[in-house]
Amino acid sequence: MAMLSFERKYRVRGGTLIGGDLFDFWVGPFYVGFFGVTTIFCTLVGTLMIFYGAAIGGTWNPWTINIAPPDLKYGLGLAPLKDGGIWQIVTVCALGAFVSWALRQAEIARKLGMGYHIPVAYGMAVFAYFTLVVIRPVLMGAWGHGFPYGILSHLDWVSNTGYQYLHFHYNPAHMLAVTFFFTTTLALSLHGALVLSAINPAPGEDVKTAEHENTFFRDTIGYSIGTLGIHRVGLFLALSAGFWSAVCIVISGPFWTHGWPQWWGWWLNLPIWS
Ligand code: UQ2
Repeated sequence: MAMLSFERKYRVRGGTLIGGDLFDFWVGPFYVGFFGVTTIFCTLVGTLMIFYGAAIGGTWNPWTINIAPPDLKYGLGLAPLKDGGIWQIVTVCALGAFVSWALRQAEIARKLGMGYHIPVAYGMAVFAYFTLVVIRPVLMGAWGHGFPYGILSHLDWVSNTGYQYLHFHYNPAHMLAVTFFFTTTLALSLHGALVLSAINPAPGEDVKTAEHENTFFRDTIGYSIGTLGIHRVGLFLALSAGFWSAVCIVISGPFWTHGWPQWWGWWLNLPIWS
C-alpha cells in the first residue's frame, strides 16, 4: 500500500488519549492533538522565560547565558523571580513540554495501533532530567541542587558536582552508565554497518538478505542475535544508559556523601583479607 493511501485511511478522528475530539486534527503533515497544543504552550512560555532571564542576566553571549537555580537558603520553597524563580518556572515549563511530548507520542502510537515503545524510551530521558532537577534536589532539601541552564554553566555544574565526590568515575552506577553508553555505540555501529553492507550495495550489485546478515555474524563469532533481536538489545542498552545515569547522580548526595573512591572500602574491608 502506498504511504499516501494508507495515510488517507488513517487520518481520521478518534482514539485520543483524553477522549473527545478537542484539537483532534492535522495541519499539513502534523498531527495537532491536545498534547501538541500543551507542548507548544509550555515550550513558548519556557523559552520566553529563558529570554527574559538572559535579558536581565548581563550577557547575550550564547555560551555564557546562565539561568541559575535559587540559592540553597530558599530550600524547597518558591524563590523570587530574579533570584532563581525564573529557573523554577523554566523547569516547570520544561517538564510540562516533555511530558506533553511523551503523551503526544503515546496518542499518535495509539491512533496507529502501535506499541508504546517510543514514549517509553523517550520517557527514560525525561526521567533522567526529572531526577536531576526534582528528585535529587527534593531529597537534598533545596532546589538550589538543580543544575543551571546554560551551555558553559551546566558544564561547570557537572564538573564541580563530580569533584565534590572526589572522583566520579569510581561511582559504580556511573561505571554502569558509561559502559552502557559505549556498548550502545558499539551495537549501533555493528547494526548500521551490517544493514548498509547488505542492502546498500555498489551500483549493479544485488541487494543481500537478512540471511546474509545472520550468516556474516555466525561466520565471524558463531552467533547472530537476529534482525528483531538487535533492536531489542539496542533499546535495552540505550534505556539502561539513561537509567543508570539517573541512578548514579541520585545516589550522590542523598545516599553517599563521601568521595566515591572511599565507597570501595567495602571491598578492602571484607573479612577474607585479614
Ligand atoms: C545480528 C543481526 C542484525 C544486526 C547485528 C547482529 C541479523 C540486522 C548487529 C549482530 C549482533 C550481535 C551478535 C549482538 C551484539 C550485542 C551487543 C551487546 C553489542 O545478529 O541479525 O540484524 O544488526
